[in-house]
Amino acid sequence: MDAYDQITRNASEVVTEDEVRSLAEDPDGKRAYVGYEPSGVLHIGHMLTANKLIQLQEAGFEVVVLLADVHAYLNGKGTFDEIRETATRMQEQFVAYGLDEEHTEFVLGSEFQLEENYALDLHALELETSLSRAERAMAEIKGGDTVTVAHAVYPLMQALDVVYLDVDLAIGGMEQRKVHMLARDTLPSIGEDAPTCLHTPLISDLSTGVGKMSSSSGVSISMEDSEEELREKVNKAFCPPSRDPDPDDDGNARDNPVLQIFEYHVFPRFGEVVVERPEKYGGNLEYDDYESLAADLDSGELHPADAKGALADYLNELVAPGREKIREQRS
Ligand code: NAL
Repeated sequence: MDAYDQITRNASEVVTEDEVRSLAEDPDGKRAYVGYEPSGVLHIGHMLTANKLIQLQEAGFEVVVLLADVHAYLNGKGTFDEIRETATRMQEQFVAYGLDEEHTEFVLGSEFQLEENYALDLHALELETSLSRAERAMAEIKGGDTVTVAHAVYPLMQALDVVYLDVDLAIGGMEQRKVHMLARDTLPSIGEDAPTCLHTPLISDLSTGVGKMSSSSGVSISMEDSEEELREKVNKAFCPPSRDPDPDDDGNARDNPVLQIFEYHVFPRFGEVVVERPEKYGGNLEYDDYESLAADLDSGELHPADAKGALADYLNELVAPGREKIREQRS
């Protein structure tokens, strides 16, 4: 795989392709970042962007993880002290998950976001941005029911962070895309470059395949799930014997979350998958890539129940080190 393919593997979108191609010409030492609102325990969404960070480290990138304490505060996630405390725990969980500590810089937002220059740059962006644009950018990020002034400031700070952290590539889930587009449009007004962005896919709701999986509603998978809980969640998951449950629906309203987790979590981290089956049911199945596994589910060669069993095994292996870390943190 060449560097461009490695960087963009499993991405839903890159902005722009040309900009990423030029990064791929010499990825060594380039800086990529992701920011997370500290929430205490990593869930499968954090783990998905972390997979991308691990791939980027393998391609030679340095990674910056912003523990966005001020952002979480602005988004109504608790008192500042509570949020600070959870940030440290999250950092340890990311390392347990497999981020290469030597090539990861963890930064607390409040380390630089409360300085005078930052505040003045932020006010300059406030002058350039309509309230409605800021509100639209937050539609898929906002916590709580009310839109507050804090929600309008939030995306502008996210834009400014690209400049202050001096990064070459901004990574985020697809729910971050409108914030990134706002950053691309407004940063040039204060004399800064538009950031290059890469967006990772969202996983569909585990039990219905409709809409995105969310830790605030519906079933989500997290690092504190026990092996039994993982098995139960995966066994109940929506997994029709087909990769496209709704072939007539152009919007792809229903997706197969079990396949998505194989594609975005298992293959990127394990490289290959073995589905164990008793001899009398045909014996083990081995896959070197996601496509061949999805094709076997489509053809009926791979039964959804066997796919789920294997998925639970691999997920358990992925979360085990973090689960152990959380146990230590609580003792
Ligand atoms: C991500 C978040 C907050 C601030 C950031 C600053 C720079 C880069 C990424 C950032 C958190 C993100 C979320 N908006 O929804 O978790």
